[in-house]
Order: sequence, then C-alpha cells, then structure tokens
Amino acid sequence: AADDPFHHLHDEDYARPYLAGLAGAATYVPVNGRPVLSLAGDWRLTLDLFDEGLRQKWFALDETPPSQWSQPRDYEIEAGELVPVPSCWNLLKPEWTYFEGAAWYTRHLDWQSGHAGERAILNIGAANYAALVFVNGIHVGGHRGGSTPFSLDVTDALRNGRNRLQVMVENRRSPVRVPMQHIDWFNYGGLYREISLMRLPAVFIREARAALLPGGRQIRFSIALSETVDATARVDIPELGLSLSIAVRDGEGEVTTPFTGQAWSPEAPRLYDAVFSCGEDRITERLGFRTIEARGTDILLNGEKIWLKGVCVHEDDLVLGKVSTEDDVRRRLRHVKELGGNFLRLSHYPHHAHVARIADEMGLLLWAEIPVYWAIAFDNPDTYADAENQLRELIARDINRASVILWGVGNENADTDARLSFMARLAQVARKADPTRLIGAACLINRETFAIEDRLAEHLDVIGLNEYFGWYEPDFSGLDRLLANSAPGKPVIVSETGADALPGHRGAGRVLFTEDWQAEFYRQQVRRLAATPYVAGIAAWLLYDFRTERRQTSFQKGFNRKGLIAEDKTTRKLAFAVLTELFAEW
Ligand code: GCB
Repeated sequence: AADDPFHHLHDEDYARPYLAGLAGAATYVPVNGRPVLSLAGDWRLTLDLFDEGLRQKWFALDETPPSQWSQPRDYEIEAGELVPVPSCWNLLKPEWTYFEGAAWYTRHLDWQSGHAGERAILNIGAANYAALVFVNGIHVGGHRGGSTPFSLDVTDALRNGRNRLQVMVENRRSPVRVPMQHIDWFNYGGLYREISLMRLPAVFIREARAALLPGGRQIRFSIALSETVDATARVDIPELGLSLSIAVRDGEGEVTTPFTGQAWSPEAPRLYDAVFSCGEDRITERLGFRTIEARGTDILLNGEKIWLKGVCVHEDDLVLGKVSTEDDVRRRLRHVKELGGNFLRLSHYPHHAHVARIADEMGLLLWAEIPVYWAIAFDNPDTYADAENQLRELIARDINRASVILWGVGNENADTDARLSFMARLAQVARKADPTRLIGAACLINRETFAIEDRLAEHLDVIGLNEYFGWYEPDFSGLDRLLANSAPGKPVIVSETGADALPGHRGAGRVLFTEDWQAEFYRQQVRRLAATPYVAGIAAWLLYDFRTERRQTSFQKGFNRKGLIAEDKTTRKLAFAVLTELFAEW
C-alpha cells in the first residue's frame, strides 16, 4: 500500500527479503537473571533519509579505510555520529529533533563461541518503529512495533573475535502502522531501550509462567522450551517450601500446587524469589500472587472489591525522551503513591519492562496497553497482524507481573464494523494468551444514545471511558446526563479525564489553562464519578505534561499541559493536592 513507509522499495528485488523480515512474530526470549553481554554504550549512527542503506547494502560494505578505497562511496561507518544507546535520536542533535526516517546504528563486539550447540540470542528492548538487524553483513531478522521487545537467534552469523552489529531503525509515521500517523505524543526514534546478547544452551526456557488461579488457592506453573523435546524442568520457591518438578512433553509442561503464601496487594506487595530451571538453563523471577476479576460492576482483587484510584502517564522525559531510567520510573510511581493512588495507566503503548517490576515491588496496579490508538487501518489485515504481534509480545514480556491487572486493546476508536472485528479479535487473543487478567479498552461515549455503550463491550471485562466534561465540553451537566443514562452492566474505569493548566497561570472560574480551573475540574468530576456505583476506577489524564507537536497555543508550545505536575516532573500544579484530597475521601 502507498501508506507503507517502505512502499517505494516493495518492487525492488534488492529490498524484498529485508522487508519480508519486518513482519516479525513474537519471538521474545526473557532475560530474567540470565547473564548477558550488554551492548549499551557508544554506537555510530548515520541518518538515511533516502533509504540508500538497503540499495547500497551498507551492511555489507567492508571496512577498508578511505585511503585504500578502489571505488568512491557514499557511506562510511566511522563518519557516523558517535551516539549513546539507549537513546532517542531526536534529542541528540538540534537538527535531528524532527527527523522521521531510517538511520543506521553500528557497533563492534568481541565474541568467543562456547559449548557446541549453544545459542546466541540478541535481545532488543525496543526500536521505534521498524528495525532490520545485520551481523557481519548477514541479515538476521527484523521487527516492527515501536514499544515491544524482540529476540533474534544470531548464532550462525557470529564468529570468534571481532563482529559487526548493525541495526537499521526507521520511524516514519504511517496510516497503516500501530499507532498510525496521527497521535497526541512525540514520535521519538531510535534504539531507546536495552540491547544485549545472551548465551543459552541448545535447549532453553522460552517461557516460564506462574499464576494464582481463580479462588486464590492454587498456583499453576508452566514452562515452554525452545525445542519440542521431552525433559524435566523444575521450579523452586524456597520461601514457600516449594520445589517441584515439571514433566515437559514436546517442549511444554505445567504443574499445579496449593498456594500457602501471602497474597500480593498494593498495601502488602509480597514477592517471592523463584527459580525455573531445565538442564543447564535457569531463570529467576520475583513473583507476586494475586487474583483479579470483574464481577457485576465491581473489580475484585484477591476476592475483595477495590476502587482503582490513579493517573495515566506517558513515557516521556525532557532530556531523554522515551528512555526511562530506573530512577525516573521510581519517581513516577512515588508520585502516584503520594496522590494516594493505587493505579497507573501506562498510556498509550507498552512502557519499559522495569515499570511493572518496580510496580510489583512498590505495590501499584497497572493497566498496560498497545497503541491501537484512534483511527488506525482497521480494515487492513497487515495492520491487524502488527497489532496482534505487539499484544503478544507485551503479554509475553509482562506475564508474571502481579502489578499488571489489565490488558488494554485500544484507545478512543470510533465504533465501526471494521474496528469491532479487529478489536474483538485482539480481546480474544489476549484472553486466550492470558486468562488470568482483565481485558479492557478506553472507549468513547456513544453520542447517539448519549450513554456508555459500545459494541466492543461484550468482548471486554472492563469498559474504559475517556470523557472530558468540563474541558472539551463546557460544563458538567453532560456528565450527569451520561452517568444517569448508562447501565453498562460491567465495571467502568474512567480511563481518562483531565484539563490543561499552565503552571503559574491563575484565575477564578472556568478560565482555561489556569491551575485553578484544572483543580476545580477534578472536584467536579470526582464528586460525580465517586457517587456512581458502576464506576470502579479513575485514571486522571495525567501525571506529567508531555511533548506533543499537535499542541501549539501559547499555553502549550508543543506540550500537552494536562499534567498534575509539569514536564520537569517537579513543579506541582494545584490539582495535585486537590486530587490527593479527593482520593483520600473517595
Ligand atoms: C484523549 C487521548 C489522549 C490525549 C487526550 C487529550 O482522549 O486519548 O491521548 O492526549 O485526550 O489531552 O486531549
């Protein structure tokens, strides 16, 4: 399709094999305590606005110094800029701020092969949006989807001694991608999460899961190996006195055992150290055990009704962009705790894997989602395949995180037939891949019936509702009407509500962009929502102001200002304290 950023290359013989490799299929292999060789650090980066790299085979060029070239050339690794990985290229040089296109990362690494049969697995935490990977000039695979991890087996391309690793990353916005070209956040590009190489035995653990089953009395452990072999695997949790063997047949096995420990909850985030092993391979986990379910219009955590009080947050930083350091994540979660919140919606794409790990530790409940955002190409099968793959990769990555209670399959998508079948299918995939969590989506108000009504709801456990009465709609009477007019029959989480405020801008009444109106907005909203029995939670939009080129008034200047805290992550607006009080009262 002409919408594909690489459409001009599809008819080119030289490009076809590489583009085919982009389709990608959930190949994530967890690191989890396995020793890795980190590939973070200095790389060379060359921008490739014209996609010359594939035509000229930049990955296959030898590294002869320029003084010895026999032919003129247009690319040289060493002429690339020295950049740190992980990073977002937009923030490295002023002239790269708005770059959207392909760029080539290159670095070298030393490698010695070990035991016969061992596998070398390259893990890339995220590359926005598409990536093609080459080792010593050999194409080893690719990936699309800008926020999920992927793994490539690079054993056969590596050699003893010095190796060259190249990753072409490409981030053009496009109507056929997930998300599409129109988004309300900044389209950062690059290798912005960890990248590492690990050595695994010939047969390794591809997936290890643990889940507390409904009822809270039994845990199920399951394991999948990289090969369809028979074997005996083990799981050990010393603090629970558990040491179990798992019979593996054709590469898969599971065991169920009584749970005698303490359930995980935000108030008492109890975690247990676990080791899964099979042959020489071993992975470690810190596991929390809890149940989550929707019953009637309630959400039950460990069998008890819970109200989700929280905020949404983007993965954005003034200096680092989409790179989130552990300190940044801890501060983010501490801010939610200070609000008196127990809930965080990670909008609008999978955030860094350590968010859920730290949330497990600190005790916060998470809504994790994929960027099926606004009007993506719901009738395009290839777009669907991309979305499903991102969903599977997110689930595979975070499957053992107690903090993650809900998979979100989309945000504010108009209720069309194509969207219904696309998202119902995603909901089904999520449920099948993980029957232990809630499935939700952030839906819109049905404007015809003026009710919380969406044909997708029958496929969801929880209905998310984004509403902005008092901001985009001038008053709150519409919210009263909507709440009275709706009988959703399922728990509703107000997955977004909020108002912009420029720090320091003050005024009385409905004066837009003032801190005062933002604070009053939350008083009016929470009063109504807290009094509505089927509303099981609120995620305020949102914790921090964030970069977005769609917002260009003098108040915004390239930022969405609906943060309770400014983009410096320090300056609190009035609404922060007000929402803290409201949450305490609710
Ligand atoms: C929404 C979108 C979110 C926007 C927000 C806003 O409904 O889901 O991505 O940033 O509204 O601020 O308008």
